[in-house]
Amino acid sequence: MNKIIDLRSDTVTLPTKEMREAMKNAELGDDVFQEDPTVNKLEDLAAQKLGMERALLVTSGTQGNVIAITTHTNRGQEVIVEAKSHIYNYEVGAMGVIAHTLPRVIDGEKGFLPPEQIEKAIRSEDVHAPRTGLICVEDTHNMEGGVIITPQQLQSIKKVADQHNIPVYLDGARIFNAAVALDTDVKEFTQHVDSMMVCLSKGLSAPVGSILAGSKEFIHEARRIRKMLGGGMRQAGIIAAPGIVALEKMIPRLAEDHRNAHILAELLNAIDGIHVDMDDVQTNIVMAKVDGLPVSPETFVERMADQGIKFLALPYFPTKVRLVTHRGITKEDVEYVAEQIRTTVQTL
Ligand code: TLP
Repeated sequence: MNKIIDLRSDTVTLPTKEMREAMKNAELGDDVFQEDPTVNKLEDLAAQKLGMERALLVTSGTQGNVIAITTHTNRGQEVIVEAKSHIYNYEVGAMGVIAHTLPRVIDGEKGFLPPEQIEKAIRSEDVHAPRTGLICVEDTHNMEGGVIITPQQLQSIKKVADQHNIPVYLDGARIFNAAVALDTDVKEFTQHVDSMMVCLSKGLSAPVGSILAGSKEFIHEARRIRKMLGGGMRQAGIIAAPGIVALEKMIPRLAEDHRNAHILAELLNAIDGIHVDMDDVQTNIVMAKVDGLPVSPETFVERMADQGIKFLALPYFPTKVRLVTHRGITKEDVEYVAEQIRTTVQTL
């Protein structure tokens, strides 16, 4: 049996030994009473690292996003989102079903929402029209292949938002990847948004959980919405403990995932029928165009899975496959994967 190499997502990362120890030894209390010392410690640490007033532990990135939208908006308001964003495509319509908002979809430029486009999409006061309640940005942008929306770009979005008094929310599931890739403090990004979410359970390797962060008032309201959605988790210190390890220890190592993604992308690019735009390989995601192969992306993915190499065909991007590097993937693994792909492609 071949060894399994799982490049489907960085969500497959398992907790480190230190995380498991931290879980075992975590001091616990009832977090709905805000009495779990480990959750409180994680939330303080996250707020301080992200340069936000307060933070809140939530069950997942998806839960964080819908809590944020619900907190920021009123029923029937419009939310400006990018066409390939996770919030719009991959969250089961929660912004409509739960937050009762309408998406106002803009085609981004590699994930970036141009401020002129935002300006045009913002509603003017009209008795017929919904009001614009929120602008969402995603950084790194998952479906554009982990590309970085730079602090300068975020600043340009915030400028327009401020002129119209509309809050900016950052789906920063992988914002630490962006910060590490640009070798800059994450606050360079977060200073340009009103609220944000970051996942602990992706490249940072914690088993569960995301952090929502923003002003004191925002988090106060968000806590109520979290409770409403069943996210009041009682002795949640058991989850927060590995989250603390994630924030304290795991951020710098994301650079290794970025290096491996780059190596993998270069090797794939050298294979006939596969194309990777190297400009887009900025963090830990490789989007490979496979329409030069004589089989569909799904068949290609199946063939490779038969050999223990797992990655994803993407429902909305019929010519591409996605490969994600993470703590479970070494340089030798990506070299092996590329070699296996090269030899398999010759047999198609
Ligand atoms: N993304 C997952 C899948 O849902 C596609 C992945 O494997 O990449 N925002 C962004 C930008 C995300 O990439 C994800 C997860 C989420 C939010 C949701 O986080 P979770 O999975 O914790 O709900």
